[in-house]
Amino acid sequence: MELGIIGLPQSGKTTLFNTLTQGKLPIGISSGKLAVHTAMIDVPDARVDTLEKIFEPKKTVYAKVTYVDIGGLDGASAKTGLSGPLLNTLHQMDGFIHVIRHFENPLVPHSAGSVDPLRDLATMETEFILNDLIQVERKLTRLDEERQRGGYGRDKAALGREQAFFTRLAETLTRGLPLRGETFSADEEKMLSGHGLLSRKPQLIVVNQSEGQAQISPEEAKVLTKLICMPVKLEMEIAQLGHEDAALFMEEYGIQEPSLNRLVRLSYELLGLISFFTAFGGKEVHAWTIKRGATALEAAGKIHSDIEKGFIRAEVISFDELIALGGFAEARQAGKLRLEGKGYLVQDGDVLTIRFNL
Ligand SMILES: Nc1nc2c(ncn2[C@@H]2O[C@H](COP(=O)(O)OP(=O)(O)OP(=O)(O)O)[C@@H](O)[C@H]2O)c(=O)[nH]1
Ligand SMILES: [Mg+2]
Repeated sequence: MELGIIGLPQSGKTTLFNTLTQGKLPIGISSGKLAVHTAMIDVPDARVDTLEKIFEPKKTVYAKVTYVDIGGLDGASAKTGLSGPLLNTLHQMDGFIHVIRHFENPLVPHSAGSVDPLRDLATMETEFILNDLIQVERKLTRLDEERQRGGYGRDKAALGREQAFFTRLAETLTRGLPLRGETFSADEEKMLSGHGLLSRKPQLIVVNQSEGQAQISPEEAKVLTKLICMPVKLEMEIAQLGHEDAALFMEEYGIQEPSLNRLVRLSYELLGLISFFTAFGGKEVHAWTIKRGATALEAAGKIHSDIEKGFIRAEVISFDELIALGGFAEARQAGKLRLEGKGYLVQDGDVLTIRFNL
């Protein structure tokens, strides 16, 4: 899963990327050109730490999420559309972390002359909406040509449905609304696949502020998506401290948990992902990532395609129950290991043992 870090120039994207990935990319350098950096990190999860303590495995594997620092968006290409390579990169993302500047820093002048986070938010949103509109209109033109040429033997009704659907999207976008708020039927999802419309992708807003600055609420920002306010530069400095120093520092500032951890978790939620676990005493504790709503069979496929093929059943227990009971043997004795079939909907925090034959 890949999350793109986007925002206007000098908003703090690379600082955030460094914070999230323990990276050391140079900051404060704006070439204005497309610059992409990628790093994969572990999703912090206290449950995995607990499982590790109980099972004492040789190996512990956390769930992963990939962050991509995307420099080069400047809010000026709304009329002509984004450049091809930039658009390609953006299309590949599963979602975005949108950094908006709230911090004052006389050494870093804002290109628009003043610091105004809500204006900047609107600028980028408009850019995405207009780019989507350009795409949707191109699609409509193609569909129109297709119809004039007799639909290439395609079912007339299907073509009509597609035209009606993209017309509806165009209307929403023309009203200046992102597609993020819309829900689509399975049929519509199919029509959308391959288009990668930007305003449709889930987005998390990070307000990059100075310490002690008043926070912006989602109501104030008039956004339906998640919003988190954090002093990104301070967070980067904390992240770069050693473990002990960071703890001291956080105590001094009364910080309970680095916003960073919360941010990683939020980005995981944002993508509609959940974790399930496998645990083999002495061997491996593993957090796996699946979409919310995935079945036991799909979960098996995550682990290995052979396990999916040979799936017999899953033994399931929730993390909380397993911990309360103290282990698999105790759980089995108490009759708490449920036997589930292929269609079982895996819940966040389920610990699974999949029985299969090859
Ligand atoms: N005071 C203050 N300065 C910050 C903060 N975050 C970033 N900066 C400064 O702002 C400048 C730009 O930060 P970057 O992280 O490079 O911003 P960017 O969005 O990656 O910039 P481009 O890639 O050039 O678009 C740097 O000089 C940072 O030190 C902050 O929270 N407080
Ligand atoms: Mg940068």
